[in-house]
Amino acid sequence: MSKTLLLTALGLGAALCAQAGDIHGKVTCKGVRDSADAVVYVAAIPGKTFAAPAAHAKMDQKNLVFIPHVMAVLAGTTVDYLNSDAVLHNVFSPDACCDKFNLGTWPQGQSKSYTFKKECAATLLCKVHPEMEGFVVTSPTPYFAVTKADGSFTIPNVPDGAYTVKVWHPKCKPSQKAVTVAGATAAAFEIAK
Ligand SMILES: [Cu+2]
Repeated sequence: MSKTLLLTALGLGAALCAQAGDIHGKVTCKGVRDSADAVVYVAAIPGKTFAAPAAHAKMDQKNLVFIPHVMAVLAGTTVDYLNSDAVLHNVFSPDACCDKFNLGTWPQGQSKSYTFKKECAATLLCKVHPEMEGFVVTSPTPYFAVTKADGSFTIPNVPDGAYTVKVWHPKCKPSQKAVTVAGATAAAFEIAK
């Protein structure tokens, strides 16, 4: 690479870095034990589409629990559901945004898959074990995060711009707000049951 090319590349790199930042902050879900497992994501951006990831996401069923309890994925992502228990498990969803899919039942060590095509907060249930519940939130953009136990989140590398940012939580009502990203940007959300 010539010196000029290298400098151009470095310059471009610096310019690109300067035009994005993270969205970080806290979700407070009033009236619930903690604000873990809220999903914060940038809503669909007009005129922008994102390629579906080739890699599958994985959700385990172990000791009669969906692990993780809440997962966020980009639209087009295939999620593999592994059964790690010595009993049969099933996965189905009552939600229309994921075609009310039902994957049947399967034994330990095997997995079945479903591809989440569009924005959706899907409840996952198991017909064999009514106490089992998990969630997959499908974001239309690759800019999303799941909150930690203290409600904090960081969505990395969001290009500078004006967005609608949405928040979803298993027990609180969903909400959204306008957020203008210019480098590292703070955003806080207060939601309630
Ligand atoms: Cu089950």
